[in-house]
Amino acid sequence: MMDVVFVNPPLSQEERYGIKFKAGGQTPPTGLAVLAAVLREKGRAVAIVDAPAENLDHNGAAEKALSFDPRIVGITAVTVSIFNAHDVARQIKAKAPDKTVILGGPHLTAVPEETMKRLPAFDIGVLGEGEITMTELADALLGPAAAPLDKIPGLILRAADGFRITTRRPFIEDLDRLPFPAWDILPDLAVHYCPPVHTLKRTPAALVIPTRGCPGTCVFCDKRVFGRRMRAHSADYIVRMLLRLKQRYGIREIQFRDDNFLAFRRVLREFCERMISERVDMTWSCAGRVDMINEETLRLMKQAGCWQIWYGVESGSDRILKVIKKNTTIEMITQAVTLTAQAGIHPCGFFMIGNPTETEDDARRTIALLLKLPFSEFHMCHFTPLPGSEIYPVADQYGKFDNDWRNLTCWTTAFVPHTISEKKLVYYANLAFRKFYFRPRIVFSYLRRIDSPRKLRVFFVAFLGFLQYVLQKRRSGAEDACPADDSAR
Ligand code: B12
Repeated sequence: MMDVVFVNPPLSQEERYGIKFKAGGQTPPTGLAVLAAVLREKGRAVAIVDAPAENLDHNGAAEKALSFDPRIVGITAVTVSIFNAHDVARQIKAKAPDKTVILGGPHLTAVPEETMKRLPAFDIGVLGEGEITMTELADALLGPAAAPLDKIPGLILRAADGFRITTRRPFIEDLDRLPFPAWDILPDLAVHYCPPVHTLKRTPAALVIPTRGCPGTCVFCDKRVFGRRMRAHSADYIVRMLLRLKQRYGIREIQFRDDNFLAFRRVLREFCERMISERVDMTWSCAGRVDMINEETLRLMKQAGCWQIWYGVESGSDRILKVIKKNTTIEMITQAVTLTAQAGIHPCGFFMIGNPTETEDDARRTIALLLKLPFSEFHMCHFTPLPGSEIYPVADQYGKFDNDWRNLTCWTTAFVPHTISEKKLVYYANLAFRKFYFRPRIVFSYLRRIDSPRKLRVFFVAFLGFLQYVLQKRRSGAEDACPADDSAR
């Protein structure tokens, strides 16, 4: 019998990307793995069911969770997976009504009351950072005498007259007090998980979150779980975590996928120095803002194994950067991307199309910037008002917003600003992908990275997926909107 079983709900590639797309990756549910590690440290028996990695539908996930005979089932969800999470919860309640089903994660934290109201199979909700709240909740539910839940901060509880939200749970100050994620109870890291191919140099790779919180003010970002104040693990903790991944799971590459690893200069510098002096020999990539990097740090990062940095570029129009409150300029973007390439690190860009007030001229500027700067990879999302973001409650003022949670994948046109048509948005997104990735420089850079039969297979499947994506968009009729393919020059 288990005390708690955590479930990552099913989310097919089609549901995640809003279209049939085979080039996506599969990464472990870090949040659940940390929660499991914390509970285990307190002596609780825990398991994780990772439905996407184990290829389970909601029925299979519920059955597998119940096979552990748990007293509590804890489910995570982002907005796009919330209905799947509820399907799992419903199955569990139907088969075993005595189990307590707890929901946590970004979606609930962003819109707690509406979620609990619409989705009745969740008994209790955990808001924000979950480690301490879940520990106290497990003690209250599983301890010898049922303790009052309304004294535990960070919860949304059902009440006779609706809901009760308890006091706010303070953020965890010292992240190093947390144990490493319980990777050992997930499906084999090296076998079941593989991040998207364009983000890989070596395999197997693993995802690590070294910081929490982001001071940025971007209107499209949901920062409810970790807030604006940044906290970081120490360099020592991060290096030890990497060594564990390397020695125990054979991991050779790390993806730091927190919002802003570059912001903690001291931690970053110490981390790089340790990677060099201890000859850790792992390659890594990270994400960050363009205003947080300089030549000296980039050189050190390169020496320490960093080969790729993903910058949140968003747009090639200074006007749009202001509208979305990015607090960056084209000049800053140009400088960061150029310095990164000069340091021998691949600069990559996250872009967004369909921002509030965006016009065709802005979209063309974005593509022009993408093609002008020495980016090695890029990704273009559709601007999407996610629950928890500043724009979410007022999105209707700026465009046509289809607020169906299932559709908020960031890959489709759930939001179309008043200033540009949907067809043109799809056209420019597609044009960006084609113009960028079909260049010989980019094709050769992929071919150079193929160093094993496994990589060849992964790259080939991804290439087919990419072609399928481009063709789907073409078939959707978007091409008819703008027959002049040269408009982005
Ligand atoms: C790394 C990351 C990814 C990675 C890895 C995701 C993964 N499998 O773990 C990748 C690139 C794959 C990814 C994909 C997506 N992501 Co993402 N991602 C992030 C990022 C940057 C960090 C997430 C993370 O690992 N945090 C560390 C762990 C420890 O935190 P956590 O998972 O939130 O869990 C904590 C709490 O939420 C809570 N908790 C969570 N679940 C549960 C469950 C229970 C029972 C309890 C008690 C508590 C609890 O306790 C945990 C510990 O404190 C966040 C931004 C951010 N700052 O959070 C966006 C973020 C979560 N992603 C987002 C989105 C939209 C997506 C995608 C839908 C995009 C897409 N279409 O591909 C997919 C969804 C994939 C999926 N199945 O979840 C949004 C979600 C917003 C929303 N309202 O839904 C965020 C918040 C980005 C943003 N700022 O807008 N993502």
